[in-house]
Amino acid sequence: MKLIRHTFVAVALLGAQAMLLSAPAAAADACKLEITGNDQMQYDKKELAVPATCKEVTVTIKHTGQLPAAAMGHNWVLVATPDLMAVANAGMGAGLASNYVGASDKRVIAHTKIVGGGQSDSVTFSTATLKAGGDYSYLCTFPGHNALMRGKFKFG
Ligand SMILES: [Cu+2]
Repeated sequence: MKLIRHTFVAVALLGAQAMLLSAPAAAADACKLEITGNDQMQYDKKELAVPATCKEVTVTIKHTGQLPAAAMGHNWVLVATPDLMAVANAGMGAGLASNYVGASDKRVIAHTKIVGGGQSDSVTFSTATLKAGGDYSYLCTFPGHNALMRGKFKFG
């Protein structure tokens, strides 16, 4: 009887350990997002969401079209929603070589490079400055694109 009880406890402990080991792996996947841009000046998603448990988030943008970056480049830029237009305007002045992102623009929380058809780029950023439930948006800062290419970023 004693032996059986010990075996049961051991199995229960193994189960708990397996749960502890598998939980962070699942959470890490939820912190990696993908979005595409195309030759029609569109993202494939109007909203991206990550749980507030993500300490870091990775966003990958893939350009599924064929046009070059100079004609139909896309990036992914994360901002607090009230900063969207100001960041878009500052990006326009920064030019393609700067990925249409102002060099010292503190309103930009994270951004990828500008990619052309067939290219992709990723950015990994800390969520330390984000507030759970805060109002965040992403946009493409290629001149004129943000009217169509924008979406909500939900954290938590
Ligand atoms: Cu774009």
